[in-house]
Amino acid sequence: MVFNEEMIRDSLRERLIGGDIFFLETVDSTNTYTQELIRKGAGGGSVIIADHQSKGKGRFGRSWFSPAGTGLWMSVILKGIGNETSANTVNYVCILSVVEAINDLISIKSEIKWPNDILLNKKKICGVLSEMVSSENEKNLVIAGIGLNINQTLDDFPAELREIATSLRIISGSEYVREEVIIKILKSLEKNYRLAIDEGTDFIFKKWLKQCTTVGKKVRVVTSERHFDGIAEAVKPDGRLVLRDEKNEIKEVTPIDIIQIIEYIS
Ligand code: BT5
Repeated sequence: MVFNEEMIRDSLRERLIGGDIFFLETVDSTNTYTQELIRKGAGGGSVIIADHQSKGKGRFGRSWFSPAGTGLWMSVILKGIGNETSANTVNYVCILSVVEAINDLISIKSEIKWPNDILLNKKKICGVLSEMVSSENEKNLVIAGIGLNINQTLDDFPAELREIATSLRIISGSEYVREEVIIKILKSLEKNYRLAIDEGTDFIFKKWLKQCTTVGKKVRVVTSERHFDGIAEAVKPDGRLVLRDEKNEIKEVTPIDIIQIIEYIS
């Protein structure tokens, strides 16, 4: 057993999220595995955690580096909140929850880079991949995939990630008990998920926005066809980024259009 499963299960009893937890030693991708589980009947609140992913995935078919023994590679099945923006709301809930958990674990403040990155010291510590799925029983499920670097040293990362990635251990110099990090994140997720249901999407979006440091920055936006520069002026609740480009024209871009966003002047 790689994880202390009992410790995690015991801490999450009687909760909406984490009632059912699947631990895997290795898997291609927890998100892909979760799609199969949903087909077999798994429902909202189930959590899937792997020690290692051989084909961890990011957005646009990019890969997510997921070595054994060091990080958190986890998918959570959540019932969508609201209607057309349900995946968005769940996405905000997840990112916000990881940010709050990290801020509890480390003295340096983490920040959200639109749309889905969490940065510490300007480097990526966490990525979230939320995917909408439906099953025979449930039409509105979201698989929230969370990848968090915990105990990697700089040498553990491949050369191409060393400049852009970081981990809790790299920042603080100490190792973390992964089970404690998992419990903290899942408790934070439960709190914010309930808040989203009780207080509404707008409430969660505003909380998310407070932690998002992209607004106000000069950014280069890269789409599949072209790139353009502008000042990030706002993020709309549906996830669109509002930009003022170099000709002073306002443009709105969705996370789906954007392959990359590079912040180059604060
Ligand atoms: C993401 O994609 O940031 C979403 C990553 C989600 C990973 C989780 S792990 C559990 C679940 N199961 C999965 O299969 N996936 C989810 P994107 O915005 O496309 O960023 C991908 C880019 O981040 C890559 O192209 C690299 O540049 C960089 N990257 C890859 N692995 C990284 C890592 N471990 N730490 C920091 N950056 C990384």
